[in-house]
Amino acid sequence: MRINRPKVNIFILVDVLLAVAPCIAGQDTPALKDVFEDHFLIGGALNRWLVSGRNPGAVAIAQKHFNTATAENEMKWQSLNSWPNQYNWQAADSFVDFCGKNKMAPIGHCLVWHSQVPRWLFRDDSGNAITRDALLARMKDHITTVVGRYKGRVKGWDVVNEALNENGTLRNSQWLQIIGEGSEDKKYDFIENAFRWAHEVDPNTELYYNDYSLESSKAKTDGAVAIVKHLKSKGLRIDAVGIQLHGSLTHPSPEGLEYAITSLADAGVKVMVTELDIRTRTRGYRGADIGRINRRSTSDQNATTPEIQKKLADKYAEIFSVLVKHKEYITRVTFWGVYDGASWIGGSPLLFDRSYQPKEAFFAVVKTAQESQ
Ligand code: 9MR
Repeated sequence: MRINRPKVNIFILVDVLLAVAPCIAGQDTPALKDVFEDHFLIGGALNRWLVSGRNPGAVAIAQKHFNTATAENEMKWQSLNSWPNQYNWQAADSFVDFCGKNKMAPIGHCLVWHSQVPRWLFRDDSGNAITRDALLARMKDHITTVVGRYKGRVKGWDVVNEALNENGTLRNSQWLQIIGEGSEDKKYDFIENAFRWAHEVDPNTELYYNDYSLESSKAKTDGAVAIVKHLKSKGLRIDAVGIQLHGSLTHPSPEGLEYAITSLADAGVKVMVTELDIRTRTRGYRGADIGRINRRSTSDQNATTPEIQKKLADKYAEIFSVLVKHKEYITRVTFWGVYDGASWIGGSPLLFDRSYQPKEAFFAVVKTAQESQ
């Protein structure tokens, strides 16, 4: 006799199981902020869609895993003050409110940077370059207004961002050209005054210098050490240097990262990893200059293959092994984004995939904390 069994399509069944498994895993995964509680704060860069609740999957990751957050774009000069004397606070306020409600220490990013600045900033009414004194006055006004608005609410500020070249000399930005006036004695003046004024406005907020490639260029790290030493020689506050750490499957080397951490710690500041992500496409430009890199130039059609995911997990584990080893110097590790679907680069750069699920790299990172106990 023939029995009519209901037909189960094995392929559909496997698909369903594969889709459900990570959800279950997602619920059981430990929270990064708990895993690294004895090491450092853990955070991510948040964008305006996330903080306004329009990306619930990303909100859930941030709420579960982060105890600190950085505004990805919302506190940049161009975002806050794109027209003279006009400030638009909406998105930055939402970021700070979101952090307050979710017990994440907010980090302000960033006060003085050569990029994302409005055109009018360096020009007078006739379109000519403004004088040193006029630019210093604009900088003071901006810092006073922005740091003043969030006084007592922001844990720390990236006061100066990306002022160095790869060889450790100061970048020939408009800040350096106009305020430095081509004179060796004035070259640190824009940095020095930015730190001085930020501290005057909010004496309790932490102040940071932040840059990329420190982990792979000894000369650039030495340049950051020189900035720290200069500020300290003037009696100014600087709490930490941020190593952005936009890495790849082939860099940084553990030695390069250790050199940066220990050199900065020896200079008397704490160290933070402020913009961590790992591009899977290894060819091409290594830095983080947005003019030279974008989602398309870093896209990688092989990014989600098991081979690449394994390499990604190994690189994250290698980086975190160095970080946990030096936890006495490191106060914070912040990812530059929350999940792969909303990163400034393509490929598979973060710990959560486009479906908001933890990847192999997530578990590899967790393991480094367990192994360091
Ligand atoms: O991730 C940011 C991207 O959305 C912006 O378009 C870009 C320009 O403002 O800045 C990106 O973030 C940068 C950060 O502010 C400073 N370090 C390098 C980061 C990646 O370019």
